[in-house]
Amino acid sequence: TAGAVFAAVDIGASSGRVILGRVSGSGVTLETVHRFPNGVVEVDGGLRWDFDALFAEVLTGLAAAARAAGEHGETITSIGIDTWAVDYGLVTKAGALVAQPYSYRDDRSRAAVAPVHQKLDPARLYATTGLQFLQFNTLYQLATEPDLKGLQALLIPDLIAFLLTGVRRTESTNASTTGLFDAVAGEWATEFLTALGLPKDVFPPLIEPGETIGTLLPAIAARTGLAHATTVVAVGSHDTASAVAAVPAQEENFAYVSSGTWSLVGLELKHPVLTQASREANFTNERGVDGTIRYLRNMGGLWLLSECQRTWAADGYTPELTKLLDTASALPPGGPQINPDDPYFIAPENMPDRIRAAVRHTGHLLPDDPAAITRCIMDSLATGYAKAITAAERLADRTVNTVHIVGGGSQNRLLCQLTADATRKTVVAGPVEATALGNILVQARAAGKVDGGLADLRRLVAASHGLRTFTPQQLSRL
Ligand code: LFR
Repeated sequence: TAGAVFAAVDIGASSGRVILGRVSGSGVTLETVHRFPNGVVEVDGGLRWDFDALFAEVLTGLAAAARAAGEHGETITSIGIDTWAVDYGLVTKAGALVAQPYSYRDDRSRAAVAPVHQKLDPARLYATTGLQFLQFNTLYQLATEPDLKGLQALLIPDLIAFLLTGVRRTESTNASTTGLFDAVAGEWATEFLTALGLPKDVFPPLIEPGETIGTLLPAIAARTGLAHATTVVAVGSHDTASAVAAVPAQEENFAYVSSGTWSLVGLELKHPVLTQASREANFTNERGVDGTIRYLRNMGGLWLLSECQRTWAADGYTPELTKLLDTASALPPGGPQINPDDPYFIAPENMPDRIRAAVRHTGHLLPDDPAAITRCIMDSLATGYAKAITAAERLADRTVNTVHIVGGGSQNRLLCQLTADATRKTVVAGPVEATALGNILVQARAAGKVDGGLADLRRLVAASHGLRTFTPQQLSRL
């Protein structure tokens, strides 16, 4: 088949991008046409996202995409949107956003956990939703809203799609992170909405990746230079769902780490694991593309390092990341570690001090030295990855030989090697842009430009992106 071009809007917690993806029967290539920063902002005493600014960047990016495609005589077939999960904007019946959306890093939902669990036993919640307990899961955030009458909660990618098309839908992979979605039925857990006193239509109806959300509103078409008939297609709108869809696995059983701000570590399964043991291990059953289950642990990630870098930069210390990692690599193994999962690390500010305090708490000492702190983070992440993979194998009764690391962390050779050492498994690193690739490939399949299941999409990723392999070296201390 002839090639086609698609646009991916992919926004993470620290940056966003609009990417053109060109897909043919033999592969997929990406061209980033617009990049912009993102981060939480303090407004009205809370940590929020500057959504208005983000949406303006999306429009700028789509205009750049239209121009870049036009220069090659191409027409963009469709647009797919993915972002981080759990957060939402409240929208009136008339379609107005009532406030900038809160960030999951805001602490307000912590106090809502106990009251929610009084109405809904956590064991019962897990048996239906299979969702790992995190204090910021959407249901706890919604429980803090004073009045939802006449309002609808649109998850961030759904909110963007709504502003582009005027159509309200909730994409199912992201719906699975709300804590209000039935992991087996693949439907809203309406009994939980009722139990929490939430309006039945607090979320718009579900839509599956690959289905069309709508076409562009005339005003959006005019502003971006895209054709009015351009469709917005649902993709794995939870960034992790898109990333996992593009893991270049060649075998059926594999583990993955989607390594960015967070580390999402686990397996892909056909059926959820809803056992008590799984709940105690805090494993999540998020929905993947094609109704798969992303059986994983949501662990701390490179946020630990990026926050340290932010603090060091404020002190005038701005080493290049590769230099910092090289120096950290040269340090001896067996240094102190932290638990990257600790909620203590969720909030921003003073990360180096907090890491050193956490190490002190374990009875060890960590010098106030960026390389030592960096090494501590990498050792801790690799250990965490290995523990999570071992636990996932046990809980899901699987054995895997290969660990795929995708996302930003796949470029971090130290982290990849330490993960190979800690897991005693082969690590395959890349692609860095797995999320955008998963987004683009689901659109391409919807447009009939590629055929088949996830295995076929993954073959295309493996065929068109260079991957690096790491094999276990020194014995880890696990
Ligand atoms: C990764 C991610 C994780 C989710 C966290 C918060 O970007 O989407 O999967 O747990 O962000 O939404």
